[in-house]
Amino acid sequence: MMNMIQTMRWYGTEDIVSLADIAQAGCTGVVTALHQIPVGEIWTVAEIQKRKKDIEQAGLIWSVVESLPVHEDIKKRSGDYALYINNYKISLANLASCGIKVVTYNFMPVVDWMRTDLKYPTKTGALALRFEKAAFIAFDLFLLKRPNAAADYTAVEIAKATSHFANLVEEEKAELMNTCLQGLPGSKDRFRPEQVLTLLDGYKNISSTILRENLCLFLSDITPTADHYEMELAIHPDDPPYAILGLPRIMSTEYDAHYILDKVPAKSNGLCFCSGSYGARADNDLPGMIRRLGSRIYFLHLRSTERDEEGNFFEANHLEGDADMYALVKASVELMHRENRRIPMRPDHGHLMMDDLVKKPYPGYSAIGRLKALAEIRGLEMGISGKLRLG
Ligand code: DNO
Repeated sequence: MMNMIQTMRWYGTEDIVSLADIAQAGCTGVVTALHQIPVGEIWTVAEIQKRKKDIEQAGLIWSVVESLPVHEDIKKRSGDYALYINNYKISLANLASCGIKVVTYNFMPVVDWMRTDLKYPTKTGALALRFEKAAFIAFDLFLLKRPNAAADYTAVEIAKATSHFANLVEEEKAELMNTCLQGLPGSKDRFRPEQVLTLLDGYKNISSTILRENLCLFLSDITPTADHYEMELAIHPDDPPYAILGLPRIMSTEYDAHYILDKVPAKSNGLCFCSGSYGARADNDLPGMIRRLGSRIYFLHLRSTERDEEGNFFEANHLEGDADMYALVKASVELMHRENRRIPMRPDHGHLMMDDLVKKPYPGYSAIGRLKALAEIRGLEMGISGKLRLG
């Protein structure tokens, strides 16, 4: 049957969710990265093999790398970018030589995904991840104190952020600061505010046009290697899908995706379709995007967000919220049937719930919440595929 390759993300041996948990949830594949290797350094065959062996011993397959991170010098195309691009190509070749051919990455400057609340109570008491604009603007203006930040916001937004901040007690301020300064996924270190300000300053002359150009140049540099090894590169969209902290973000819409695919037509140049990230914008038609971008989608992250008119959103139950999960799975199933291929999929994030409420998993990556999401999506897929077979 041409079904999705069911996977879950695993953060490595320090993850409180084990490989056995992932296997018991019904996955055949694992999505992971060598988080211990500093961004920009080469992933050696020995390190890759070590991780691969752990995964295979648990009866699973390392299906997707998420992420092979892109060094800031490459995004800015300055400093040692040529060295880091060369290292990137070597890491790709090393991964391919170990049989791992789908590689996710992103091109978000400085910070990866951003939330303002990691424990937002949903109506059942399960906790979700949330992005609240007023809280984020309050962080930017009053905690990070980014120079000239106020120029990026309207008077109404500033007023809302000011009153939001005035209502926070010290503990809540510290919590907001910590949440916004979470390091890159998988790293144990939080950013320090001074460090973020320095990194942000490095982008002061980089417009979205330049960043987009730098992404296309990077892709032109690495796709010959990826094509040679028949690899699939899957760029993750911006999350949230709009500019933050005065930084350009260039992978937020269908236009953005088509732009890089048209500009760099190499077969290896593809997408990670994250319905949660793209779905935080009302103007992204998610099932239509799967249909139109189809053959270049190499990895699926399935998740639903619930938005309000101000641009706040929280991560809803996978079958609820603003994404039409039925339509998304149907479009994916039809795509796989049409192209006779299986696409790896992971249920993206999950609520913190039940026995996990007392544990400390990576935010969004608890066991039970993802188990629930995976079970729901698998059932939906089986129902849809069965219906297709019946005609
Ligand atoms: C969040 C993730 C992202 C993603 C990277 C890919 O949960 O989906 O952090 O892994 O952006 O490079």
